[in-house]
Amino acid sequence: MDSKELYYALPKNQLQEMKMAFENGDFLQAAENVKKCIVGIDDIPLNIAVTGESGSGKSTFINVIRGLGDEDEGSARTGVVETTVVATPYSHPRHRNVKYWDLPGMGTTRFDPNEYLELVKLTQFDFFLIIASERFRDCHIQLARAINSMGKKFYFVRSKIDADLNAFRRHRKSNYNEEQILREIRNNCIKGLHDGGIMCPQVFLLSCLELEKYDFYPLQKTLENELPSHKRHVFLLSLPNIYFQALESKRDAFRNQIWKHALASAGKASIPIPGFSADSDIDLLVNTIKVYKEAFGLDERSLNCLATMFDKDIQDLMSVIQNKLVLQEITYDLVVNLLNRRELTAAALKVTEYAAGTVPLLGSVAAGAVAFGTAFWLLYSFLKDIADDARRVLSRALENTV
Ligand SMILES: Nc1nc2c(ncn2[C@@H]2O[C@H](COP(=O)(O)OP(=O)(O)OP(=O)(O)O)[C@@H](O)[C@H]2O)c(=O)[nH]1
Ligand SMILES: [Mg+2]
Repeated sequence: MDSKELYYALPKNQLQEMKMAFENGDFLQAAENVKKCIVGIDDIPLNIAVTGESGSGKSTFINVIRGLGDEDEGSARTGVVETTVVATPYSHPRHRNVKYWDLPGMGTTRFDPNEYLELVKLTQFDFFLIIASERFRDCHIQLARAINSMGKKFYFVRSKIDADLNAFRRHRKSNYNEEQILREIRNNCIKGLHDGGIMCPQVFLLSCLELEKYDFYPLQKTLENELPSHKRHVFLLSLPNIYFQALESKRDAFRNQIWKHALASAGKASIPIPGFSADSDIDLLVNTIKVYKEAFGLDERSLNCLATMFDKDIQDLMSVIQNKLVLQEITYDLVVNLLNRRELTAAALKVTEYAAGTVPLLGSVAAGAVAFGTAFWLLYSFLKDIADDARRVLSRALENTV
């Protein structure tokens, strides 16, 4: 590890945040405060309303964005006949507080505007996604206006782009131009919303069959930027691992938090494994590594889902994983073994020295400082390996798909 990597692993803004954590107390107090804020992360609610016409692909989208296939446990029912008739919340499989609400859309036979408005009043939706396939219609304007009038934000998603492009491919054989077609579809939606009195509408073109293509990443970035920071983190962790940018965004989101987990785990510092003695310290590291593994889809359940989704063999996907520890169950003993590795101790000392340059109070409990460095480098290296392996697995899953 050189100074460039250290700087990358623990950049200045994080050191400043860390310094602030030490402002109102000593090492143990700082560790305790940081622990409180990481423990609460799973309690943060994120309610996303998905609405639009019947058959536009709402339920399919809700499944795919949660990393589920249409037939997986917990998936929303999809189909060519009208299937969503009452508002139904679908929790993310790992982040139960992240809920996608499948709302029956306007224009469906059983749509009840009063029920809809009541639900919207009662549920603190963070934002709405209006999903439309095919042509832009008046009901989209009505929906957009209704949402705006309640002071809520909406994003307009034009779905099934793959089907549009296929149709154009057949009809415009000689002068097929994908970019131009996408521009036409996008402009048509923007114009429709604009003519209906919606200022600066945000429109995204998507295909649930090929989420990694078209505008899913711009949609992710827009939501990321517009959500408050505590919700942004949960949103990023809940992204499906089926496009490369999701893996990168997750890695960055986790990396920003490593110092907090390391400090929290070092809070009860004393020695045998450099800096660790109390069981809870190690348990916190065990849990954090488990969370990484699941968030990147390298646990058995997620690998199975990915294999089914891309029609691949799970053993084949697992064969590209380079850090074989990733495939093992993450246990207390495994983490203790890792903490004892000599190369980790050397790296830990460098981290501690580097961090103490900005946060002198870190050194106030010597064993704690070393424990911090050890935990930090363990999490940093594991996260790096897991993110790299997740990228290899996804490459393999996408091989030979069109
Ligand atoms: N080609 C293509 N088909 C899609 C896409 N998204 C959904 N579909 C198909 O469109 C049909 C309707 O999808 P659903 O997700 O059930 O639509 P919905 O909006 O939930 O419909 P209701 O529940 O009736 O309101 C299904 O056959 C899906 O497989 C897509 O991006 N591309
Ligand atoms: Mg549905």
